[in-house]
Amino acid sequence: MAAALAAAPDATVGLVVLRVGRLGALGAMIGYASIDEAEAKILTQMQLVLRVGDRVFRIREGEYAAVLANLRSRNHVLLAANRLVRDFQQPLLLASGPVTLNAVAGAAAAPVDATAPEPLYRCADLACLAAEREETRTALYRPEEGAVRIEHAELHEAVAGNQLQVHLQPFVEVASRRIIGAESLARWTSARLGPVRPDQFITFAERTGLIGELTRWSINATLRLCAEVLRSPEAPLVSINLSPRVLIAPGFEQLITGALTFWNVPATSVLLEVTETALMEDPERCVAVMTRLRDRGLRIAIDDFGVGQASLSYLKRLPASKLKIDRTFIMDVVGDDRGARLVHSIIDLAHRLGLQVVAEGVEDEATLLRLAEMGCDLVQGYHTGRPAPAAEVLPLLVQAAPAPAR
Ligand code: G
Ligand code: G
Ligand code: MN
Repeated sequence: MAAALAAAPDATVGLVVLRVGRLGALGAMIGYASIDEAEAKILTQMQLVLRVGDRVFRIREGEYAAVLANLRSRNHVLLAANRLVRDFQQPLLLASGPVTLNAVAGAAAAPVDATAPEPLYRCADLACLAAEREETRTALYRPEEGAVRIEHAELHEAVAGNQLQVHLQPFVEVASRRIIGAESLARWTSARLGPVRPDQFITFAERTGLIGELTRWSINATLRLCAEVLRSPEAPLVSINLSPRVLIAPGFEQLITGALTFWNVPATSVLLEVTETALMEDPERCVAVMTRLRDRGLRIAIDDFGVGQASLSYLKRLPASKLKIDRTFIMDVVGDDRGARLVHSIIDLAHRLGLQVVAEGVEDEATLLRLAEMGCDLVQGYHTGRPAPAAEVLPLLVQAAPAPAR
């Protein structure tokens, strides 16, 4: 890479960092030699997908890079990243048979994003994290992301010192328009940086390992605030987001059950939101943990449904009770006929599997009415209530709980 950068200091040089999941599991399933074989195949395939002159490298197991010399524009590096990720939709053909892996890719380009190898790698690496949240599973480095330099110590201290806030966003039952619960969303205003966007500090926490502490904080802070409301006989639900790795981390089950006991909250009042990405990491383990949690009475929701890459076969096995359709699909419900049909089909599919459906990101009445026609059970969005400090939303939950449908 250094050579490519030095050879043409003014030309646009792209860097794609590609992360491939599930390679480790492959070893356990079909033998460790298969990892080497898969890596060799991945590098060959990457080379085939790219142009002559582009170079591919192995960084470490499961992480690869492509250096694209002489790009016509910075956007072309994102196109290359898209092609690389799309290639993983086809199974990789190993000697023992085909295996399906999944990949995300982050892209950055010199000289706009950085001019030296290290900082350019850092940009592509940051983009890779952002990519996990994108529909395409790819992302181009966004300078705003790098600009906020969260420091490990300050987020650690904020979490340890209970300086984050719990905001709640109501869930509304479509048929009755009653609030039946709320999602807990963390907010952080740092003394040094001001308000930090949640996706930024959550991503930072995920990447630095602070996510374990942050989740413990989130569970305890949410249950502490909501305990009283959640103990009422016809209690509303409160949902807590779990980052992919958290659910399958050792000790998570003790953490959640311990917190329920400590705050004296019935397990049935708590919904855990898990994204499809979690399922991709270690599906067997994920299903096992979720099943034990469900058996203890906790409810599970599949969050951001539709933008991940989870195969529909997992949907069949998951002990979830709710499916949250990602807001990117809900935006299309009015005005895009095919988009609306897709949402309608997801609702039917979920119902056939015995799941309740939550539509995320409902921003207007027209969308809510369309969703009602489609049989959607619950909505969440700016139209029915923005995320707000817990103290503002809790009174709505108290009122909501015992009231009969109007
Ligand atoms: O809160 P929005 O308002 O911007 O949240 C952005 C993202 O951050 C969402 O994907 C949400 O799931 C996630 N998020 C918010 N709070 C928490 C939390 O306490 N834990 C985890 N893991 N994710 C959270
Ligand atoms: O990934 P998750 O579903 O947990 O993220 C919830 C995110 O959605 C939060 O960032 C929250 O602020 C945001 N959100 C909630 N309602 C709406 C809405 O109606 N429109 C938009 N654009 N975002 C919303
Ligand atoms: Mn969520």
